[in-house]
Amino acid sequence: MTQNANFLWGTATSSYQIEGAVSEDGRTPSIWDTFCATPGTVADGDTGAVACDHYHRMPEDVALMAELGMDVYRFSLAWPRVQPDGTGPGNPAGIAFYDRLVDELLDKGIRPWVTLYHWDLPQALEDAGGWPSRDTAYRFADYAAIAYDALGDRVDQWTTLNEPWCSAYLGYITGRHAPGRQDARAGMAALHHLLLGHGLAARVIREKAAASGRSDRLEVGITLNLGPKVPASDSPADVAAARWADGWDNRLYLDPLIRGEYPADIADKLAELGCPLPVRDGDLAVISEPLDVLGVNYYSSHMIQAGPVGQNGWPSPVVVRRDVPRTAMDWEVTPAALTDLLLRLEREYHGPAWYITENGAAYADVADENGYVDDVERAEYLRTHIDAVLEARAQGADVRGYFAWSLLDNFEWSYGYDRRFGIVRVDYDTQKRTPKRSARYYAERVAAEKEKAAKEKAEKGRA
Ligand code: PNW
Repeated sequence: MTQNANFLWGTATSSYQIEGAVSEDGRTPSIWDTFCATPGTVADGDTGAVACDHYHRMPEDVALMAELGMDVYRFSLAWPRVQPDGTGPGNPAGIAFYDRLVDELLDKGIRPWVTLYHWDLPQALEDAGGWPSRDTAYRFADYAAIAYDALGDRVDQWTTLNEPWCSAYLGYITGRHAPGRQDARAGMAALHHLLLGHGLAARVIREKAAASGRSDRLEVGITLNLGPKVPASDSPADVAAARWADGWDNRLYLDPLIRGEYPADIADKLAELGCPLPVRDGDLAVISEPLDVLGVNYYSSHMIQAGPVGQNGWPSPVVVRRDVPRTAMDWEVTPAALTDLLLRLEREYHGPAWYITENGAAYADVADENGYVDDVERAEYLRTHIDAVLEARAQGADVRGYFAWSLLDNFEWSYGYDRRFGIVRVDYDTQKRTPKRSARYYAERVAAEKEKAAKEKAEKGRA
């Protein structure tokens, strides 16, 4: 097998984290605009109102990707730009921005990879009940149709949702993310309706691609944040705690999407706790609409120990701090677990192609007087994780691409601008972009991997 032929290399961003221009060209507020305006939610009272001003600097940012030799760019559409009230017709002025972005990318030879939902729900839909309301799933499918009609003549890679775990759990249960609700019952309803919305949207996109003769190049999928769990010991209690944690974070999403059923251990416990998944007849067939691609966002793994039973009988596994390096998010750096994860996915969920749709790290960057950051740690993080992905591929996992998170330093949700994930530095006073050492490392690594793949291909051609 030609090892790295056709493997795609890219960077990823999301709309609310970089665009700014929150009230231009007809965009309406999203739940993140509202959340940021609520005191005490985001560090330093930061908001995405300006962010990286990407809305006005898009050609410069695309040029940066081209300089880095990227094949593909994963970005998200802001729903309140494309369809301001979350219902009704599309907004031509908002859609025009993504038209220009897609054209700019294609012009530079970079493939556009669109995510429909990276957390910026139109506030109007939250006011109507948000994701806990079943109706939102149908609204999402309508929005997907508008987006595909606008861009489907040039875009073949479509991701429905980014990390429904974050939307449901952080948004509706812990309240750490927008809309900031703390209601477990609502959170479980949100989760089910997010997945239902995914399935409905995937169907719409598939139908539209078929109608326009683009089915064979279509790759439709979803992106999950997956974190492997390792029990702290082989005691039955620790093993059970790790199994619950894996079920809650990973299987609760993978199983319905790929196997068409919620994991019984988790679903039964949720029902017992008074937070049932509001499944209706036929829902799981929609949710398990075949996926071409499953995107994996990988940051870290966790060692898990049994904890005391928590509030109202909820299992509360405890994360054990291991003696390994950590990032500025306090996330453990565990690249080998990424190889294991991909091999497990191949073994247990064989079917879709896997892409690493996000991987990266925040570090306490220090810029010199020119804005340059010598981020040795981030370059090393990328190196070890790319190695881990290619190792899984060599061992048979069908992983076809890797996206570094993120192209730019950006608005890191409830941490505001205080955490930097970019391989390119952003000076938020001047909006100057300066590639860091990690960007140089990534560009050189990608060039080397492509050269290797081309050589293997040529040799195979001769043989
Ligand atoms: C992902 N957690 O978010 C998102 O897709 C990005 O928008 C974000 O910038 C990136 O990872 C870095 O945080 C996550 O609490 C947010 O486990 C929180 C968690 C995981 C992922």
